[in-house]
Amino acid sequence: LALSAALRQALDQDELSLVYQPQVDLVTGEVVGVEALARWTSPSLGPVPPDRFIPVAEDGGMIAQLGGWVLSTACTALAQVQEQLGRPLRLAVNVSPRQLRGRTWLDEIATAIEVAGIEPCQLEVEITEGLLIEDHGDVVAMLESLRTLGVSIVVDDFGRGYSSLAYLTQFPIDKLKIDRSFVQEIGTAKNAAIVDAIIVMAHALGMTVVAEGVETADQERYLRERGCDEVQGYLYSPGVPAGSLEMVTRALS
Ligand code: G
Ligand code: G
Ligand code: MN
Ligand code: NA
Repeated sequence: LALSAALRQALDQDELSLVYQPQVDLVTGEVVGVEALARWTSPSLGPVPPDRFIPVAEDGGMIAQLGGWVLSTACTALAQVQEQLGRPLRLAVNVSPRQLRGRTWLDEIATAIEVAGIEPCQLEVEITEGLLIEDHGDVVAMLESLRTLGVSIVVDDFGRGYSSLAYLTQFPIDKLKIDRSFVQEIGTAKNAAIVDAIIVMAHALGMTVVAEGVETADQERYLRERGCDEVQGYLYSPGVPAGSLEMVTRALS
């Protein structure tokens, strides 16, 4: 079965699932949010990573369906977990450029939030730098609408893709997520300098900073000293199913 046919079938037969990776506040040590990450185990192909099936969904016209499913599933799961915890959490979802350009996307976000009964300010949309480089006008308008709705905008994998910094002041961005390639080489002077610069710049622009791919206590210590706001990575937890999130969150906090 070709990947795209298998994915089409997977979407119809509920073969996809989500895991949720905790995000920890570096000052309080508390879990303050989770990132939803899509997973797919195909009966015929075995586990297929999102890096492979997301592009297939985009090319095959399935990204709207997939993205809609991710949104509604994750918002519903968040509502349940915070009821178990007795306190609110934020939810970050990854959105691909083509998904954002779909006409119904803003409506779907609003609906998912409303149906789940969560607050718009709890939702973060992770976009990639690439989106900010392409067709400027439409993207600004769409992100402004998201903002008006109360949803936050995060630039994922920051620093990896493009060197233009101009877009940082042209788009309504709330948070930068430092790409894990920089975090994992904090031990080297040059990468540490890049991490420092991103943190300083983000704060000067009124944005918060989250570092991804944090795996060691040394990396955590460095990021805390430099004033990074939040961290995410295997040091704390990998992505876990919704049913494990309450336990994992309590164990970390
Ligand atoms: O979870 P993992 O590290 O395997 O994810 C690999 C990549 O797939 C990451 O860049 C992540 O942003 C992306 N990804 C994971 N889940 C989703 C999703 O639901 N939608 C989109 N567009 N990308 C996702
Ligand atoms: O691109 P995005 O940031 O959405 O990707 C998140 C991906 O990073 C997920 O696929 C997740 O499995 C992976 N990931 C999460 N924590 C770590 C970590 O500490 N180290 C590494 N190498 N990957 C991680
Ligand atoms: Mn992400
Ligand atoms: Na990332």
